[in-house]
Amino acid sequence: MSTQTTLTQFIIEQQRKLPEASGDLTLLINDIAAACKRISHTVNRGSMTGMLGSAETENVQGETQKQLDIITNDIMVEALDWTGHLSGMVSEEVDDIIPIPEQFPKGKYLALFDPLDGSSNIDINLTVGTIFSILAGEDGADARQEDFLQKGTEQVCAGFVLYGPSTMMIITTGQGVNGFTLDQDVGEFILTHPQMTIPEETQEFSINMSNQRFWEPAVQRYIDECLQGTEGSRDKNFNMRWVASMVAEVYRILTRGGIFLYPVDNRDSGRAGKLRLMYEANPMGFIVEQAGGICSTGYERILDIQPTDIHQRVPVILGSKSEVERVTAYHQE
Ligand code: AHM
Ligand code: MG
Repeated sequence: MSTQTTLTQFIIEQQRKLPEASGDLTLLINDIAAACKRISHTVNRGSMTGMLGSAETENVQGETQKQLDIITNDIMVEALDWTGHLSGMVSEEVDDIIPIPEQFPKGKYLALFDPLDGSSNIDINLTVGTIFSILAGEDGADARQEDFLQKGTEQVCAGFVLYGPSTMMIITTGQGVNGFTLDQDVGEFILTHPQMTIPEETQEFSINMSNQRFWEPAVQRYIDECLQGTEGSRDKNFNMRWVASMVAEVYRILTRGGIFLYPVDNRDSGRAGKLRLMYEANPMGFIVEQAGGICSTGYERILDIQPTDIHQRVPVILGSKSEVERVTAYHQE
């Protein structure tokens, strides 16, 4: 008999430890996993789908959408709206709340997602992913905008799926972080990376250096010191990586440590960083903290931010504890 643990089995066993659990969350996670298998299949077929390239439309943030941004969003919505577990959804790709259609029952959870993170990489066949977050809503009612405006500390579950050389789901329900690899032959996510933890110390940083001239002094100082290596105050050499897919950077940090920064910059005074609080920073913050790391804006813990808008942006600095603590200390000075 196989000793492999599937995602479903793992989540059911975790939920059994909680006497108040009804099983709804397990079913919801299964539905998300099913949607992500479809996305994995679609992304994997690449040009054969005839769906690469721009959709010639913009999302609410004014970014040009890829055809696959829209298609993967539709896959998520169609996989989740009928299930009876949700009272509403929000997506990085959709301006307003996505309601549950009249004909379907409404449930107690809210789903928030970025259906295809890193989609600028899709045409060049690099790793992309889906990021999701689950909050508790009002059971049986239609979700309103304010229902979603909960702090990251309120998340019931967060995860992301990587579409890379292998398809993986990384997930937390607040009891540590576990990684599952999709066995394409049997169509199941199999537990391959139990209890992932981020090494406290690191010599690898991740930032888009082309924005250097726009950064705040604290980030300038931190990166300068890394670049000076053994000749500077850090007295060690650093390596640098920038994939431009947050899912890939966070997975790397979960595996071998590191620090990721998408800081606030002065390119556009109205913009507080690039990444979105609800679809990227909060779910990744929950995962990173559960793996022993830190996630901050430089000034405050991401998970403590009171959201004011479902599409708001925030600066994000996350990863190995000692490095994130150093950057946040520079921000206080
Ligand atoms: P997206 O959700 O539209 O793909 O944007 C988010 C992505 C992150 O995955 C990544 O860290 C960042 O944007 C890269 O931005 P840049 O192209 O400015 O380096
Ligand atoms: Mg994204």
